[in-house]
Amino acid sequence: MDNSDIARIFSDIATLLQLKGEAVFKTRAYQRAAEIAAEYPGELSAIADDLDELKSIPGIGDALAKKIQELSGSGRLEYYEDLKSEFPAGLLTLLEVPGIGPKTALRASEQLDIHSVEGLEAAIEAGEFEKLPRVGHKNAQSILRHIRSQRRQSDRIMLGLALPAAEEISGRLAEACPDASNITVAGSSRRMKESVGDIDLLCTSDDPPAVTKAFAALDDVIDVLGQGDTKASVVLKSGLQVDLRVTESRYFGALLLYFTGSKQHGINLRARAQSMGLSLNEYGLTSDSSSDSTGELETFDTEAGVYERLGLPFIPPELREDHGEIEAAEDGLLPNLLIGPDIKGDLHVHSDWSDGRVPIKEMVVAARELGLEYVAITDHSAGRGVANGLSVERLRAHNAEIERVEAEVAGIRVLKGSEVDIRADGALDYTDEVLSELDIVIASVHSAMGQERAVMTERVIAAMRNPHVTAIGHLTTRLVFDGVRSREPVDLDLDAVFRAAADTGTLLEINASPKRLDLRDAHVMQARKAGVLFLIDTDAHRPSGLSFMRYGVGTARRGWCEARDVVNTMDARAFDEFLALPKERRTGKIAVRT
Ligand code: DGT
Ligand code: CA
Ligand code: CA
Ligand code: ZN
Repeated sequence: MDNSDIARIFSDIATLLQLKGEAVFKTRAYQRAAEIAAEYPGELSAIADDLDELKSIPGIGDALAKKIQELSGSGRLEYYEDLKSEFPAGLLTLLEVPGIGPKTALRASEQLDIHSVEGLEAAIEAGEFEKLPRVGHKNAQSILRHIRSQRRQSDRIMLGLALPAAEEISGRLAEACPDASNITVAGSSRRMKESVGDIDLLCTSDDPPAVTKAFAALDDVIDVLGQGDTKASVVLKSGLQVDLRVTESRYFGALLLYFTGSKQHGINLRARAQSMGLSLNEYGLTSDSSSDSTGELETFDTEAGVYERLGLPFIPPELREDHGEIEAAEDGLLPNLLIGPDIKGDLHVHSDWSDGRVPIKEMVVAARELGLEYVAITDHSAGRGVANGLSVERLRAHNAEIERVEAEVAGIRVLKGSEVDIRADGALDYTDEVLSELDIVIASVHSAMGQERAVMTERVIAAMRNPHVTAIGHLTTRLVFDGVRSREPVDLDLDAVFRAAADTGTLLEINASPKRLDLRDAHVMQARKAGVLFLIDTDAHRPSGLSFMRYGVGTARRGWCEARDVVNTMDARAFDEFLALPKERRTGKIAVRT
């Protein structure tokens, strides 16, 4: 809970009090408190334990100070929650739309049952919203333009939120509607794109209207944007939009292919069909009327059936991005993509020795539960003060603790590691002698991210030249927008970095944390072509983080990686042998045992 969160809540309270018709002095006090919180130079949560210090801030009296305390302590405020519950759900969201005043927002939710920005958009498009008192056509259209321009900016949700939400809503639909079969996530989530515009679901049923109806009535649904016999579009409480298509099983293959996209892949496939005298649509294939055949629709239960009819092997969803996949398929040159179960170890994991949440042993036990054969504990080095990094003394104690845990926990190898900071000048936080005591060294940039290209490139390559550095962690340091923030990548000469990685035998990490996904898909592709070997790891800071692996695998697949491109597909023994090689010999594709 930082100052801006506190400010937003106070400002929301002011708005709600105003809507309730409370005295002006009361709403003003909250408005003022919001401004004070936003402008306060330190972190309010840091002084929240000290009521007197809070009250010494001009404009903050006893009641407000206690509210700041409550917010900082628990992240929520009883008074605010109670106040919100007096109003329709989603009202505050509507109020954030430029051009909508409190009275209009209230009418929209009460009279038109609108509770989300998407719902508002649909009501404007349908001409319903403009009929509200004091709105009118011109006003409504201007609001619509605002919505659309805001959307372009922070519109997409990261895969790490979208995919679990898609799976959850699929489960809810299955429960609510037992005769919905083959419930499948399609669209960009199925292609494992790092961010997702909306969720697309597909299922089969003998009674499609019953399914769309049950879907629109699910508890998680806050707004229904459209509902027909075979389609429905809804907004979930979380703000995610979900499109559902229901079909008979004989159309399932062609519809899944269509609905998975990408759009350009679909267009390319249609062109190919056309060149074969066929016409491809979301129901199946028909022969062109110009040919002498009947023009009847050919249908397909599976996507593979459609591909086969087009003379192609099945193309995995992650490859369907118009990156030459159809040509490769035609020539028999599709990669034999890495799959989740190929991954045998996780080599970037934190514990409570630095900024992780639980002891080493808990992380190790959790890794074993996931079926991993080996795990490296890589807490931060001392340069990274905020992350409680390890001094040389603590690193050595950390090594001893890892050995102790390894002896104690059967069935998994535990490697001694460190995520060592690459300082601004390219030096590392530990000496070579200290690094040589470790099994795994992940070197990462965490500071001075604004360096210019030549300096940053030389900095990273300097770290690669160190014989003890196993891999570079999250190379570009970019952050995917997670609803709160994002971060641009550092400026690097990627060609030079990838060449240096291949030359020195330094692995590049595909950091699987959904807010990082760094290397990203396009960089994986480029690095792989340069001969780089990868390490996919989760950077987990708590046990649940170990399950991020699938996002890293998806990203590797989007970069056309096979198991032999990724070193942690090796079993524990082969991996030990690999680490025993001098760095410069850790090159070339790895041998995969089948
Ligand atoms: P997103 O939601 O922006 O992350 O991306 P997608 O790929 O999930 O796109 P979405 O939800 O608009 O549509 C789902 C799929 O439906 C898309 O990948 C391909 C297909 N599709 C949608 N609109 C069109 C279209 O105008 N033409 C073609 N060929 N396919 C379309
Ligand atoms: Ca979509
Ligand atoms: Ca969609
Ligand atoms: Zn890091």
